[in-house]
Amino acid sequence: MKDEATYRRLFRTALLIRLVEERIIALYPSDRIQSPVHLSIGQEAVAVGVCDGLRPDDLVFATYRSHGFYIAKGGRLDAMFAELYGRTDGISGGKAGSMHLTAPQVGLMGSSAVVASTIPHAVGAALSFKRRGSDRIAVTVFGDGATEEGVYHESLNFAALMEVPVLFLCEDNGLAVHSHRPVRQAYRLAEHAAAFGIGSRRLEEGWDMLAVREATLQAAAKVRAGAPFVLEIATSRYKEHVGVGEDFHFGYRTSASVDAFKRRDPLIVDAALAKALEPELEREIDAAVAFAEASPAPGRPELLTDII
Ligand SMILES: Cc1ncc(C[n+]2csc(CCOP(=O)(O)OP(=O)(O)O)c2C)c(N)n1
Ligand SMILES: [Mg+2]
Repeated sequence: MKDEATYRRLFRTALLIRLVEERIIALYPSDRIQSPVHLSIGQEAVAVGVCDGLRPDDLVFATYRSHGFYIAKGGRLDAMFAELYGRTDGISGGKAGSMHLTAPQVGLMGSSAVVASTIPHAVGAALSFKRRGSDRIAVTVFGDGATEEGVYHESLNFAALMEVPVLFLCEDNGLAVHSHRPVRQAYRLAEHAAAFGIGSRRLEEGWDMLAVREATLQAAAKVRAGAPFVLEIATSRYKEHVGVGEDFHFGYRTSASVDAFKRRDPLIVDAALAKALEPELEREIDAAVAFAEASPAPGRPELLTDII
């Protein structure tokens, strides 16, 4: 039976993420957002299900497509908008932008524009937990394309050899920019992990927040007991790779290719709950945007601090 309270909690956060990104779309033509943006609309259930299945003191290392993980891990919304605006009250004083969100106080340790670059960081953090006898775990979030980078394979090998408590979390949207997964990969992620002696699971229902949470709870328990694990979650990116538009006119995919996923997306299907929650979430977003708008732009001295 569905746990209603958990569903509503996850739904609320997922809807907040979607409304935040829809606000970004609305604001973008004004040019006040001083950062390229990689939207995760369609993928919210992964971020909220994963973060809810972790302990608050577990660490997450993410990617340039991480507005969702930042919000789901508990990052401040006003500081995020100020960061997108390039203002001094942004998370990194406006220098990092959308692609490098961090919130170390709530365990989002880093995200990066360089594909796969945070994977070894998570492995290192997990090794440190093990050495210090802690039962915390580290999670590295990456896309299907990132698994083609050498460092992913090196990280699996090292994590297996050293038995570090790291969860490899692949958000499989089937795309790397405009390229489909079958033309890029001769391996299947789950079978490939087995070659390192690492357990794995693929979850097809990436729209289902409760299923993602349950899969994460189970995977995290294995990792906490000392074995790395690969959890692959099938999901769907509705918008273009980077930017605020759609990309069906480019011809590499059709809008029909995301329709099956949309028909199951709770944020669309459960329209009544979305409508009920929307006003309060929009007010939260209004306040965050107002904070960003009121925050000063960096002057010359600030521009030259924290650079090296
Ligand atoms: C090392 C590196 N190589 C190439 C790029 C260019 N690039 C940016 S995003 C991307 C696709 C990555 O796809 P995936 O890992 O599946 O993540 P998604 O964008 O689908 O979330 C590429 C090739 C980059 N940023 N860094
Ligand atoms: Mg991808």
